[in-house]
Amino acid sequence: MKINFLLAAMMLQCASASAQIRLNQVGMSPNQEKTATIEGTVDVGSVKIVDASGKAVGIQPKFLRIAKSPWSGKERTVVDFSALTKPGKYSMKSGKFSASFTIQPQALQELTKASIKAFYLIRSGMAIDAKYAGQFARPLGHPDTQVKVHPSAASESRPAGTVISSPWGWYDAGDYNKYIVNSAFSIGIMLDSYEMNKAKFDAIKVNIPESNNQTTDLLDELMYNLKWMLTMQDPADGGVYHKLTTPNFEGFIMPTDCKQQRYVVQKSTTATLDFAAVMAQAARIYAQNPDYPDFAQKAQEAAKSAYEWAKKNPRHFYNQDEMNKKFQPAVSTGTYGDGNANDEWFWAATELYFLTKNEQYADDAKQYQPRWVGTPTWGMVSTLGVFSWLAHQPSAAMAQQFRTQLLSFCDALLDRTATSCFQTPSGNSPRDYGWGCLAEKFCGDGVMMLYAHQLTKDKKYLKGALQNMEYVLGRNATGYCYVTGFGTKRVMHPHHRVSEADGIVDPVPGLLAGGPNPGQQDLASGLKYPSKQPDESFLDNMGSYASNEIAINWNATLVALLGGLE
Ligand code: 9MR
Ligand code: 9MR
Repeated sequence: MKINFLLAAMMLQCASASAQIRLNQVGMSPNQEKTATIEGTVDVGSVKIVDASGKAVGIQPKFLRIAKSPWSGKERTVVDFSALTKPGKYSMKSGKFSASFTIQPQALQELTKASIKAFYLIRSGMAIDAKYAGQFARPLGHPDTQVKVHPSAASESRPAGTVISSPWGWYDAGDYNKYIVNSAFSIGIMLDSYEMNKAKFDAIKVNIPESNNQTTDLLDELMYNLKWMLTMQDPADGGVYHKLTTPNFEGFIMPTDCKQQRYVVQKSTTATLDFAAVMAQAARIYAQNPDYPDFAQKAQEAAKSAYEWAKKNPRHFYNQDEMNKKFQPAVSTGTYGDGNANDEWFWAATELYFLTKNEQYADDAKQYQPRWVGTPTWGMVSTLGVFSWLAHQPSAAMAQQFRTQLLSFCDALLDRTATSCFQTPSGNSPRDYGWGCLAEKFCGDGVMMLYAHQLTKDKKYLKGALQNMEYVLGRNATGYCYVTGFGTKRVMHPHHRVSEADGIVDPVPGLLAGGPNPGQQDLASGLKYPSKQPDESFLDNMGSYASNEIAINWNATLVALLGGLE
């Protein structure tokens, strides 16, 4: 008894030993701000930094504050060690706790590459080759050349049951379906980042099958999904199917073992407008691209006909429950439902305007001008349109308003850093945590700050963006580095079918987990979260789709943020 008790106590101590000091586990650049958060109130004078050989570096971390979590009441000590600038491997020590970290130039370069490469690793409809994927190679799954038109999507020229081909594209997330709304958001935010950080992305090679052509690897990767998206448009009328899906989620099996019939399901106004927006943007960016010579013309036509379809069908929203009352088979997979298309109108009109310079689109954009500028997410795509106005026509009256709104959004966030537990602008309200928050709040706010930086050249915004990034990389309430394949406390069991079913110990690398989510919508499967606190409500368990799934929109937001850092 006694021994068991002792053992348990020791194990508990070991488990928490590495986790008590929270810092960026991936890498810090020599001249950036460097902070760590230590659980509890500690005497900062006793906190030490040692080099790889265990020798004290002679730089004493500075006390910044004791920060108290507004919800858990936990007290934490925030320290600053920016004075340490010499590249190398180090450990911070506090009492019996220790946390290792690295300082090096281009500290986030490998992470940036991996977050782009992850899209290759989750491609559907082609074999993933060991030459590019190493141990994550897998045979072709989901060819999607025999997809049926679901009764909800039937039209005169394509009655229910018509077989169409709709290959390629990325798997959406932990599941194997392909959703236009989310695909469009993902492409849109990465193209925006590409336009802002062209030189940086142009220099990044990630070893994919297209790496030897003349196109930037990122753009090649996006093209793999864009060419799938083109197949989702009904050529007869321009409408775009909401998704390509099995009726029910597949089990945790490999793509080649999936046997359920796949369908294209109901055309929707939101999917069609999102499609119009990215096709217009892509037509502009890939114009005259020697590797994809026909694409720009096709994409432009596709964007215009999609937009026209939406004009004729402005309230054709995707409502799965209603759909299931009318059509068989019933569909229970992801919905990306949204009953308000004002933001999609604004985004599509904006991109069509910048492609064609036709004032009619500018008028439409004005009609749908968003009243405020918020974090970009799949359900809030107006911000992607805002980014385009700021990038391409910053002197327009509308863009001036966006500028003011965006800066005040970012300033309000930055105001919170000085009292925060983890030295971050985001994450200081319990509402900042929820399904996908690491991307949809932390990284998304970071992207907002990149635009604020570009507009003002004020470095405080860049600093804020990096602070949010570092939250994701370990300076947070759970101590996890939330990108697979990185960090000392790693996510090992994401809700990702390939990662779980492939028999490889490590998950597919470069994927961002959804993150802490007090909604805990996955409890039905018997999961036990370690905590109910908003920022600790995370479970590295493959069953936890509410906190530990991966998804293209999340990785896209991560890529967009990383593209603008350093
Ligand atoms: O795997 C599914 C994931 O991609 C979704 O985000 C999530 C919420 O829609 O649902 C997951 O599937 C679960 C289903 O909803 C309920 N039964 C268990 C499934 C996971 O194994
Ligand atoms: O990202 C979506 C999130 O905003 C929703 O709350 C959640 C539940 O409906 O669904 C998320 O999207 C999932 C999609 O429906 C199916 N593929 C996995 C996505 C990530 O969990």
